[in-house]
Amino acid sequence: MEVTIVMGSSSDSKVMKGAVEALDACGVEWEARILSAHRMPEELKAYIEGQVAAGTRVFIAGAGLAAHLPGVIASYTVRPVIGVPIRAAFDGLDALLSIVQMPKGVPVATVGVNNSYNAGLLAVQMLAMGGSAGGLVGGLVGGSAGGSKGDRQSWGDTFAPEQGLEQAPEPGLESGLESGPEPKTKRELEQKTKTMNLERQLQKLRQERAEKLMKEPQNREVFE
Ligand code: AIR
Repeated sequence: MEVTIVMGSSSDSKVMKGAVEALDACGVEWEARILSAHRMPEELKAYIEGQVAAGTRVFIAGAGLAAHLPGVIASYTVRPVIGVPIRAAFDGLDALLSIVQMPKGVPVATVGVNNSYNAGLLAVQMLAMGGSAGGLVGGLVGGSAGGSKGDRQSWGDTFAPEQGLEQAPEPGLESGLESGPEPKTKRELEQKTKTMNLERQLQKLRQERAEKLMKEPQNREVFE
């Protein structure tokens, strides 16, 4: 599935229906699961890793209260995560702040409280820019999405580091990067190569940050 939807509780499903509405309207296939970051942390990790390997390109995660689900998912993958704060207490402000205030290095795109429909639309927009949702969002974002000549630049064209883009990815280097349908055309192959190189770059940045953290002082040294 190109989009995977996760929510923290069955009590979130009414709100999360909006995301499904937007995805269905654009013909984007999705899969949904109820998995709580706090109540089932191990099952959540295994599921996300499985979905990445199976080719999910965008995650949508909704939760209320101490809404750590989107952030925890974002810590397991460099694929984009869209967080939906769900109103369960404090008018949803608790969930909104829990989702939006991610630390540097692990972003989560956050939509408005209970606005899962926008999360669905944003996911489709992301897919369209990656060139895989051919023609899906013509009516939604304007222009002819899906890689025809003259459409907007793909995100790879815009943000890729200068070096390394032309280099073909080494198969089997990182699990998850090989996922998704096999490219059929030269353009699809180029797009996939760009995506894989960008993901590799994102993983490298995370790795560097993690390695720096590993060198932080420990025990008594922390307070010195
Ligand atoms: N939640 C579940 N596990 C961790 C969190 N933060 C959230 C759910 C739901 C709220 O807690 O996403 O919005 C209440 O869940 P429940 O199951 O008690 O109804």
